[in-house]
Amino acid sequence: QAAARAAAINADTGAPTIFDKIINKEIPSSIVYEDEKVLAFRDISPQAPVHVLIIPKFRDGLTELGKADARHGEILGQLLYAAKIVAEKEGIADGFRVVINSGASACQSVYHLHMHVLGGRQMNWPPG
Ligand code: DGP
Repeated sequence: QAAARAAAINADTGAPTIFDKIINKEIPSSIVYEDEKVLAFRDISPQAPVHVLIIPKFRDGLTELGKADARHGEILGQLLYAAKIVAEKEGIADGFRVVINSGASACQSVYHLHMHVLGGRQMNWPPG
């Protein structure tokens, strides 16, 4: 927990992230869904049988949800709708969870806004 929080605190520089390399196909990822605006790929460290990350292809200052501006409303809606498409494609549309970690206190570690889509097992509440 302490290590995750330390990594999160050190990550918020606004610099390009590993997700830029994934978008540009410079490093491989298992892509689940892609359109003009968003990319969905499997998390490298899955926390459930289905664990997909959905990101905007153009970060446009959206390092984290807490930095969102009114102009980001459309892409935020597109990300959420993409979660539903991914859930259907992955066969978990009957029950899934969407998570956004925003900021160090939430243990965000990659500062390119991303939405986690988790499912394929019973999800518990409250999350940690
Ligand atoms: P968060 O803690 O919300 O910032 O989640 C970041 C997620 O990104 C974490 O679950 C692991 C995932 N991740 C980090 N690096 C890579 C990578 O190179 N490839 C993939 N597929 N996922 C990654």
